Amino acid sequence: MFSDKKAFQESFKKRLEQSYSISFQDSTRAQQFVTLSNMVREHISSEWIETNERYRKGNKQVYYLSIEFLLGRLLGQNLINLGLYETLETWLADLNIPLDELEEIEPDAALGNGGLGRLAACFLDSLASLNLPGHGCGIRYKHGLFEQKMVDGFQMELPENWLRYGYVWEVRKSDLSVDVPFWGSVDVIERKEGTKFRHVDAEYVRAVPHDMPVVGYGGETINTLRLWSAEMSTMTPMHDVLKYKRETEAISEFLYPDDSNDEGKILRLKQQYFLVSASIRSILRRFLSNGGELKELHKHVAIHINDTHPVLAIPELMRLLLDEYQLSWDEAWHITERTFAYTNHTTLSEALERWPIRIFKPLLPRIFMIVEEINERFCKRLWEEYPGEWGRIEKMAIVANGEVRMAHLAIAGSHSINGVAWLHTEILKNREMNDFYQFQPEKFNNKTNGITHRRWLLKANPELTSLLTETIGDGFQKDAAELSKLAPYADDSAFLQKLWDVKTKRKEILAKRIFEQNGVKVDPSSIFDVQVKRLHAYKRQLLNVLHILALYNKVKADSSYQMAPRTFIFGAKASPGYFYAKRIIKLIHSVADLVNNDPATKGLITVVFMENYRVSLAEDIIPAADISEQISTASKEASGTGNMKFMMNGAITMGTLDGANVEILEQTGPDNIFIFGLKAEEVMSYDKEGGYRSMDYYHHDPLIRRTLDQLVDGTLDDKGLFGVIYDSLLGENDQYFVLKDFESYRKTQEEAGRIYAEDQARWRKMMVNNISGSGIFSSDRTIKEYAKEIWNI
Ligand code: NTF
Repeated sequence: MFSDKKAFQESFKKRLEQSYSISFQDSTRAQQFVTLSNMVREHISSEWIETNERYRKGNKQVYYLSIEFLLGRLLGQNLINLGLYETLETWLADLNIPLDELEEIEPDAALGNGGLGRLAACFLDSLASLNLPGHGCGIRYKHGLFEQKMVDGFQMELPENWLRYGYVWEVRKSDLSVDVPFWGSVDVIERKEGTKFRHVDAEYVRAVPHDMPVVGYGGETINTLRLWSAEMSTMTPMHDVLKYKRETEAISEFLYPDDSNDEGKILRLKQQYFLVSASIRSILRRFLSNGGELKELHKHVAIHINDTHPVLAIPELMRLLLDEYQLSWDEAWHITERTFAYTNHTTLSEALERWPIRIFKPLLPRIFMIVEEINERFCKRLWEEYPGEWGRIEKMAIVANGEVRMAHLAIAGSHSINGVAWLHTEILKNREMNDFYQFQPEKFNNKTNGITHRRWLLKANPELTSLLTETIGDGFQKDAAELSKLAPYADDSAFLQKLWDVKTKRKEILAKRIFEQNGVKVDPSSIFDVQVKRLHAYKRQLLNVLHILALYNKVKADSSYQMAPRTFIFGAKASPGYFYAKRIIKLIHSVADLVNNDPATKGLITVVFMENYRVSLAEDIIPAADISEQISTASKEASGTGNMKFMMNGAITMGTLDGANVEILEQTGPDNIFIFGLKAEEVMSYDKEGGYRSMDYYHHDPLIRRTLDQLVDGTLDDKGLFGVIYDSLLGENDQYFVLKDFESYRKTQEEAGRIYAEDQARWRKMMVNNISGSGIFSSDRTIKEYAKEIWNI
């Protein structure tokens, strides 16, 4: 289909006309997009079948269970991975169709909130590209993450609708549906052979799989992402059918728009069980139909639990082995513990899932019995290890104080527990999960996150990709470790100039987009200083915006103050119920209004908030950045992955020693990164002692005082909108150390500006050292570590 230009063009036109009964001349970009994508999907179908055939012959399979997959668009990435992008770009151009316009038609598949979901998507790409048998299991939410619309500086949320025109990449497999039971009760039947359990009076929900191909680089391996959609089951009696339909379909209606808290408890728990019950049963079915022996399951199947959301997979596998396949408890537990591995993605206590028994037990009666039994046996082992230490055992229990603690269940039921960056894993071992680490140290390990360079370099930044290819060859495209070959070019002025030109080109592209979206003219020769990520207090967008306001004050007060012109660019969604985060978004807008409209700072400071931050927008923003803001309160950001994407695109990190920034520093060395602020140890010891006195910083630093006063004195608004932010810093003693780190941040920013303006040779060199040191942050490296050290594939 794609080997001959003429044949392709003929077939493309013909299919277009046949599908839409329209002449080629009259066809729309949307119709062209669908036609091309369908051709690509058909093109990979034989490889997809072959991949599955290969897997049937007995390799160990990995299943990555995740409540989120933040995929973004697939057409361009699939074409790149198939090696077809450039060919089709020219062939389509002949027909007067710009390929990038077709790509723009595709909606982002936004089935995730942020880092956790995007990591899952990068991992799928790496698994397929490394030809590893690893598949995703998730939920086919009808509506992905909400669309953010800014109205007068306030965030409004609109329902996202990626399935509106149908979705070209999925294949619905109704015949593989399974029914998932909720509610009802458990009959305990005593028999000679032993006790039997029967879940009766359950309400069933049908889980219908939709499979998506995951195209590996080189096109040899096509893995599967299986997303389950919730529908009415035929096992349901017809009374009150409307109510039943509504409640059933609600399960896969919306992605929870929250990174850290859970609301709508019952629905969320239903989603979790729905995902794992359908997935585990389909995994077992496939395993058994290929002739697998249940007692050997763990030797042929590895199941990964992405955070605690899918942790009910552990009792669900137990249930199946016990109730349906009549294994003994010990046999079932032996298999289960060896099958599962768990990744923790945060130490924020509000994100630790705990389910009240009063919700859990009636919804999932048999699963609750099994969780209780797991807990009893686990506590018994603890008692043997720590006789008499009631306090410790109660702290470690899985069920206690009327709650089920999901992280404890994950730890007890997995053979491996990992954090997502070196520092994060150390904090888990030494603090958050220290009791468990003491009990079973061998289970704990670190797997520093990564990003797929195929999307974040090859796809997002073709300009840089070509320059790198002509400079160090194309080996890095397959193996990102080869980016290190760039190191010698840090002193090659011809190369440095070309690198600068590429960055400028990308800044111009972004400037154009900013003008179209925001109506703001930004200067591509100014420093593009970027913070894009979810809005959260610990990520400290507030520190960034306060610094901008302070800078503005400085320039206003002293017209001789020298600074390199800067464009501050933000992108961030706040969880709809997170009032404080939404107020910070409004603050960014108010500061932008003040600063962008003041002739005194015109051309020096520009502030832009880009609406509806998402994967496809990130692909335009990241290649254009000069400075990458990674300024979380040390110890709070588990890893970060945006930091890695920026680095790979030649931006310099302005960061705290938090998450993976620590490892970025290791790669770049101290001369190629801007580090400031408190260290994790310091933050944690303040946290223990009840914080520091933020008021002292207000009193002793006139710039801080002046800037904070403007939050409440009418400079920014006259409705008292920002009192809540002022209070969080002074009244509530600044939980995230914004004022404590302020001066260190300000000075480091000043230093960055000075180097950019006065020592551009040095800046360019820093860019090279960042790119050449970024190979280790390819998710290929991460996935190889998971494969070897956790999954044993
Ligand atoms: C996020 N966790 C962390 O906050 C990031 O630091 C990390 O890079 C990503 O996970 C990926 O590991 C979450 O989104 C959650 F849900 F756990 F809070």
